Amino acid sequence: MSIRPILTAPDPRLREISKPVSEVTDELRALMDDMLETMYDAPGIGLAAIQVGVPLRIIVMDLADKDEPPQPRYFVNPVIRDPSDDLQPYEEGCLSVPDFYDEVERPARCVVDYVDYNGNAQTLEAEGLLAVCIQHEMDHLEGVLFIDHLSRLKRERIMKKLKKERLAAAY
Ligand code: K2U
Ligand code: ZN
Repeated sequence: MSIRPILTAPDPRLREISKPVSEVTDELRALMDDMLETMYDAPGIGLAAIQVGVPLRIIVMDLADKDEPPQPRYFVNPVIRDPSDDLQPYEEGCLSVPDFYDEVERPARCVVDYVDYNGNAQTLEAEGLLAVCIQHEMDHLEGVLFIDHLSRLKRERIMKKLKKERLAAAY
């Protein structure tokens, strides 16, 4: 297992639409293992494959509290259905938009159909932080960042600061 670099905005690769996985192979399981190690190291509670530069429809997640045993989750080719009409606000952040947080409203509940680490079809009913995180990660698979849900003014301010930081880091 290895820790991989996480892409940060405005890297254009984060805007790619990720492609479906045809088969869960040992190579893809090794990628999921690396993604999970990278997420724990960040630290974060979710990570999409595009965030480590791999445009495949793969998400890893672990919502366990610090004082609980790890509870890794793997989602291959996830599809969200039946989003609830009622919305819930959550102060989101993103490992690809470091040090910025803002409130995003998303459906409070949804159902996720996906393939698991062993290649088996699964269905999960999500609510609370699990629903927030899966929808945040699903956005990544479509090249969408949480700042795209903010006002244009807020988004442009954040992108201007990120570009300035990237320039400063380059010299
Ligand atoms: O996609 C990512 O960058 C992973 C996010 C997942 C996430 C974003 C918003 C809300 C819930 C999950 C990172 O884990 S951001 C760090 C973080 C950690 C705990 C709670 C919220 C955000
Ligand atoms: Zn993110």
